Amino acid sequence: MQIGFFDSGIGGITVLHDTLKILPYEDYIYYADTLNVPYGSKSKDEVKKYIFDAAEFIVQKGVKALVIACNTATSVAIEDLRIKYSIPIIGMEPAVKPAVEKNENINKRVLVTATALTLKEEKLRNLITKLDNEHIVDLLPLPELVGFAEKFDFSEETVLPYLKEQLLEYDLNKYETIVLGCTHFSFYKDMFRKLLPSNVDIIDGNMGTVKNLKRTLEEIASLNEGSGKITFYNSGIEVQDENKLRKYSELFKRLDEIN
Ligand code: DGN
Repeated sequence: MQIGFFDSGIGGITVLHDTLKILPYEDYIYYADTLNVPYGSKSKDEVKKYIFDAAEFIVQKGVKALVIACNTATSVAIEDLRIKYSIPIIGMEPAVKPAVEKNENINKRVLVTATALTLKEEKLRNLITKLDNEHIVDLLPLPELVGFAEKFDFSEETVLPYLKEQLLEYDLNKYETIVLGCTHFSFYKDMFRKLLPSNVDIIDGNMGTVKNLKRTLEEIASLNEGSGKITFYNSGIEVQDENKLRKYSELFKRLDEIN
């Protein structure tokens, strides 16, 4: 049986890319909700409806596990999805825990970047309240980055000035870690690297999610059932257009290059 991956757009490909390194002998469905992306600037109820439509479609295809490769979708719908479906559902959250736990210098801070909706949601607020005893966590929404990624725009001419401007008001030397709390942002790790002091760590939640998925498949004794085949869907329609498929494979190449 296949494994389902879901994101509003191409962000979840950054998670699938990491997954293929650890679980190469599985087959995958990658579902991007291209008709409704971006989620981060929409209301919780609207986004929830889109997520349930997508999850239903993926589950109907027959999957042994579903990865919600989207921080925004996880924060608004993961509990309800787990109530509705009996298959394992693996979500994501901004990697605040590892960032705060590894913070050694009390004077250093953690900058969490994500969509506006993720930053607003109770799930992240609760996590921060629980972990951030020293009040070292700052939050920064970067909505335009999702738009750039959806246009397959990875040019430094466009993206670097945007990021530079967003980071302008932060004293970057104060930070030990920056958390990429939206799966789309991991496509731009190289550009964050260019703008941040070299001792700032850049982390995302991707590998944590992959490890959860692997552990889950071990628990249900369902490992190594495929050959790394990926079938792409855009809001319920299978992607067969060669150009589009080539663009997707270029994304994997980009991730190989920047990681
Ligand atoms: N990639 C998604 C995330 O991790 O939050 C959301 C992108 C979006 O739709 N705004």
